[in-house]
Amino acid sequence: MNCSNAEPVTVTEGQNIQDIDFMLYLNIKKGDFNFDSNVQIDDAIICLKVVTGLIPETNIKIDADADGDDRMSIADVIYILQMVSGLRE
Ligand SMILES: [Ca+2]
Ligand SMILES: [Ca+2]
Repeated sequence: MNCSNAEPVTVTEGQNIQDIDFMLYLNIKKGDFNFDSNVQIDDAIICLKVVTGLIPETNIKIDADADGDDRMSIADVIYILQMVSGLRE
């Protein structure tokens, strides 16, 4: 699909967008597993629950993968904790 002539479109609830071609981009922040736009201790807890099998990984967007290796591991929990403590940006 060629998007060279693309323009931002705002769609409100209930609006008919039948005649508009659009692409939807989700901007998920690395390490933001609960999608609240912040990386906090809650995200480390969610990540830890996934890594230990308490939450199925299928329920989590891999786009939020903290260290960017496309898989969930204890390294992501550590990475998030480093972000929360200011050791990483
Ligand atoms: Ca979050
Ligand atoms: Ca990872």
